[in-house]
Amino acid sequence: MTDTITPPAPVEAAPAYTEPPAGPAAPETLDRAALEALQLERLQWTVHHAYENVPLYREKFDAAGVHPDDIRTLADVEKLPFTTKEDLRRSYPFGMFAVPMTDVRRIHASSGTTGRPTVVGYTEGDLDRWADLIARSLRAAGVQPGWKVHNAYGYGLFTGGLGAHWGIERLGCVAIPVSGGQTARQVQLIRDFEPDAILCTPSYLLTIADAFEEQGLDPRETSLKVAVCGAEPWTNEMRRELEQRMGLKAVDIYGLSEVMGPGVGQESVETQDGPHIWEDHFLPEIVGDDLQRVADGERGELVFTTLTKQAFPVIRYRTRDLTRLMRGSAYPAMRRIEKITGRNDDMIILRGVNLFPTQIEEIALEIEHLTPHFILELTKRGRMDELTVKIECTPGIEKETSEAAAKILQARVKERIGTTVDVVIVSTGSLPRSEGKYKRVYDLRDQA
Ligand code: DLL
Repeated sequence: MTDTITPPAPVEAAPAYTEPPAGPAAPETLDRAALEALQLERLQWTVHHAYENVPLYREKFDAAGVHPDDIRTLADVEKLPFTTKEDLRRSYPFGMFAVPMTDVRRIHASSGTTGRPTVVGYTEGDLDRWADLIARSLRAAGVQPGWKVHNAYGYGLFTGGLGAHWGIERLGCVAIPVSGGQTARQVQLIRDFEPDAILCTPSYLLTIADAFEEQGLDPRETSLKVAVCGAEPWTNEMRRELEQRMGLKAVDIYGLSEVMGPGVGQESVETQDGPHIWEDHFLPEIVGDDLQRVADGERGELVFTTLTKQAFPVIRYRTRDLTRLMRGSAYPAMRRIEKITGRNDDMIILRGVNLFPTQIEEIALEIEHLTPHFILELTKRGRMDELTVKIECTPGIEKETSEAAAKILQARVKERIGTTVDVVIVSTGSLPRSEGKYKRVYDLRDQA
């Protein structure tokens, strides 16, 4: 009897893409000239790779009259068209992958606040480079091989949990993959496992600190020495609050799914002066409102071109994050960004004045008796937009004291931002607590 087994399909022709140009063993220590030479080589590879393998890039380049061979210097990147979140959404789910699906090893997605999620993919090589960059980031954050690392970024389609996880292991640390949520359990595990470092959003670290106190425990007495916080804007005032309450060093990790995930940039624990961008893998630019590039030091929107991504290269991706590029400090050849305190899309325009939630955070945390627990509600009174800050005070204070604190907040907002907001003190524990990225702004203007 003969089996009728279908023979395996013929092996596909070799893929039309290659590995990105290799880098040196210790890229953080390159000098600027060597770094730029590596960037150019990798940029040229990326631009060819994207043009040859992603129809949308080919169409956009052709429409702009630019060919990959036109990229002869780093400055030539300005000839290339921008990529936007809209482009990515239009290509949902896999239209911008630059390698066959059989070579993709993992998919992540960013939820986004509206519409379809953005789906991103990684080859084995991409995952390997990502783990290296997280390991590098953790090293910069002061995390040492052998440490136990409590990872409270969400595991799943979000890049935070799994992205950080591999880097923790790569550095030679013990990964404790807790994910986000179940805060009482987080407290228990921190007490029992005695981790040296914690990874989570700054707002979630605050929730954890509160949970310790609610159980009558002193959060300064944990084993934690370092917190690697990111995934949402936070201020230096919030950093001080977290450091004092938890007795640790809090450092900023930056990244976004479209460009890779966490680990695009990392602040050094030595300098705590904004994330260094790992420029051997990502080429940053800052553009103004007219989308023209501005000089280093000037503020604008951060734009990235990836230099080594295989499955999902991005060309001049507009992040919507607002910051400026500055000279490196702990890693002199790599530029830093100023701590990101806002995105284009969470800017509130209140009666013609621009306002970011982090500005309220900064002011509130300077005022005695006010806490970082606040939300912003936008409403309409007649035809006018109104903004109400609902904020919690430190527990157990007198009504007059809390009302005085509210008045100070209102006056300082008027003085520094130039607009009048209502401030309402709400009872302790009445506002939602963060379990990951915290939602601060509630737009109720469409509601009657
Ligand atoms: O939040 C990746 C990440 C995970 C970064 C864990 C750091 C730690 P997305 O969900 O795609 O990816 O959101 C990216 O979050 O464009 C910024 O607006 C914001 N963001 C990320 N890190 C920071 C930070 C992850 N350190 C978007 N400071 C970005 C301010 C940040 N905003």
